Amino acid sequence: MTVFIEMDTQSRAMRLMEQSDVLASFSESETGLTRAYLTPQHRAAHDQLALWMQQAGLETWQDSVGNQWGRKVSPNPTKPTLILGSHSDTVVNAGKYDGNLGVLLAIETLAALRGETFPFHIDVVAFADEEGTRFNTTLIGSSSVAGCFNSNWLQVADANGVTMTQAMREFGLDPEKAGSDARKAQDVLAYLEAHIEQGPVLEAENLAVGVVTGIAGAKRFQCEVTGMAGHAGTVPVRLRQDAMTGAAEMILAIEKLAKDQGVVATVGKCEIISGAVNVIAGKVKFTIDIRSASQSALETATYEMLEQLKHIAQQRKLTFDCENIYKAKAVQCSNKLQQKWAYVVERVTNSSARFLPSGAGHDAMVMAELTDTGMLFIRCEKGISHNPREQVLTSDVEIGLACFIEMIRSFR
Ligand code: HGY
Ligand code: MN
Ligand code: MN
Repeated sequence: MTVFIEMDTQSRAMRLMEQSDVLASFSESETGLTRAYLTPQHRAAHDQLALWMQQAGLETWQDSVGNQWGRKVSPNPTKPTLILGSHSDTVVNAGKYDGNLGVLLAIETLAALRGETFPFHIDVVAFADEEGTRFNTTLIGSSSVAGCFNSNWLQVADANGVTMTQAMREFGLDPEKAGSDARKAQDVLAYLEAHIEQGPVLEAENLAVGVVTGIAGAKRFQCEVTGMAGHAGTVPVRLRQDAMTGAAEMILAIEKLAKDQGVVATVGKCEIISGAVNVIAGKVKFTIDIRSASQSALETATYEMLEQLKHIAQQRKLTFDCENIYKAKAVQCSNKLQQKWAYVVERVTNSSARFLPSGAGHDAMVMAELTDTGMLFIRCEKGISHNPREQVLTSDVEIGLACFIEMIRSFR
């Protein structure tokens, strides 16, 4: 039996796209979208989401780390709670749909199911920090829910020296209570997340949606190369301990290793400390983000990479310090939930489901510590993401919404 997409799903998808524009207006910058954890923009976006959750008939509350929740209450819950969600924070100069589309789809799904009752509560959550834009550690919101909140994070300071403790207090949260309201595995039925693909596969195969098989593991490092600052005019090149050329050789070595080993590695931030046009760089800091769908490939590549960077430093008489600031294991999505997603995708789209891995990290990789997780990908234009040019089709959002509605019904 084919599920025809109800007319109102189309109008819901259009409303959801308008809501994406409203959410995108809560930004720290005049140009582009930047919304980091525990900022006034986080507050404004979550107040708006709480309102839309209430309009969808949900009970709402904020948890110990600033995640925004909505609950479709079951009159007679005989099963644990089903959790839907994604993140509401963004990278710097972000697109509108990374994370936020998944939050809005979850709310709209529950709005569409308002007239129906289920033998379990259904919670929707907007995770307040997934990107790690402000405190350089990431997945704070979902880590708290999954019982993995690391109290050391409370001492981490942002670029202005404000610690997470101070920022929590300013936001109206009690840092002493951070993570105290973690969910218990027995109280959760599953976690479902819809997210833009952030890659080119669905568009290349002209598919609106896809079923996620697994999420790549990732490690992030903060590196520091120290040489000897000197006069650009007087020190012969062969006598230099130039931190910048050393870092440059390291960064090219990282790129070559990633290509050779079939992983992805990115130096996203790099700065010369006290740099000047006529000074040989004495100190350079840069970050590394390295990922693979295979945990063993990630471990091997990371070890090799660090050995090569140490060797380059030694050759150039530099010192090389490197701190692991983040790691998340590669995660397989629940087979049962993959099959459930595939079944609803086939019913809604009349074509077989496309299964594909996620190179991007998601809250689902942390929620997998707590419960079965399943993700649905939505096509995005040219796979562009972490970029204001991020774009989705309303018709794809409509198909995603119809799949989400059927997915919830399949848990009855
Ligand atoms: O970096 C990621 O994969 C995600 O956008 N936080
Ligand atoms: Mn992202
Ligand atoms: Mn995301």
